[in-house]
Amino acid sequence: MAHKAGFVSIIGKPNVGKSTLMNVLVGERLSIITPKAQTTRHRILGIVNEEDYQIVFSDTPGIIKPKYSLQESMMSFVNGSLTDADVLLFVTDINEEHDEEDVLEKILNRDIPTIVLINKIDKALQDQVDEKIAYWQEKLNPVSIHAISALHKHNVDGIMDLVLDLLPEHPAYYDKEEYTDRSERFFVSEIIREKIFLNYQKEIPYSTEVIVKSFKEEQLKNGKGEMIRISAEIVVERDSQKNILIGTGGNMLKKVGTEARMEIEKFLDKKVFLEMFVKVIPDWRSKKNYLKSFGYDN
Ligand code: GDP
Ligand code: K
Ligand code: MG
Repeated sequence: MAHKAGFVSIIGKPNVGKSTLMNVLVGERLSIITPKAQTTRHRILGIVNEEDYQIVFSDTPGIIKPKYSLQESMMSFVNGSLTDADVLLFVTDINEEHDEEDVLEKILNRDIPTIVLINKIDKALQDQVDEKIAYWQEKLNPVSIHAISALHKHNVDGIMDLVLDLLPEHPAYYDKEEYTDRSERFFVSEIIREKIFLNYQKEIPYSTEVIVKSFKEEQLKNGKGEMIRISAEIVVERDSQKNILIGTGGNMLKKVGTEARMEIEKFLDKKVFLEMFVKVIPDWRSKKNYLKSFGYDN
């Protein structure tokens, strides 16, 4: 049988469940998930490999009107994923009002087969579901529309077959052993960022970047296998944010560190020693040189 391969972009407004869906489809916890908008800042690939196909999913930042350079870079990751896409998975939240003109603007004039996924139906009534299906049918005339719950893995099984039908015959783009294009270091910094998004309010999460400075394997002293020693820098924009981040007597940073370490240990399946430092770089989100060095360079 001929081999199929292609790129599938998961796109939509912030917080509709794109990252949750990507992790379900790939079967790995690659993308971080929080109740806050703009958690995902990059295009993150999740690759599904079988003998006769390779599906390369792209999780992307939610589509917004950018207000500063970091957000401009985030939107250019979205645009990049649209340029490559063989198929679009357009995710929308059933409980949100239809303010998705900026998403439609991006996809309507491209000739990419689109599947609409109406997510979070666990929090909706059947009438609401029917109404939304009719709405998106009329608005987009997509290849198909599915009402799903990514969180509860409800109605997601069929998505893979649908996508596969739409993919071209093509050799694999990536090594069949790979399940992402990102390094372990990247996922470690994302996990720390997730815990920061979950533990702080207001502007702190948005003003924070995490950089893994060192990542070293070491033998455990008692000869019981190996551990990873990780040193990470947390960058914020102001001294006041640094104080909040650290907390009284360091209690908040300690909590974040413990939660992050446990999650990193699960992800790497190794013991981890994690140390973190907080550094202030005024206005880093608007400074091209810092954005570039933090990996937002397009
Ligand atoms: P993204 O910003 O589009 O990537 O959305 P996330 O995947 O980060 O999810 C945003 C929030 O919606 C998180 O709190 C998720 O747990 C939640 N969520 C995702 N899918 C569902 C779902 O099917 N049902 C419900 N009730 N919540 C969901
Ligand atoms: K989110
Ligand atoms: Mg996301």
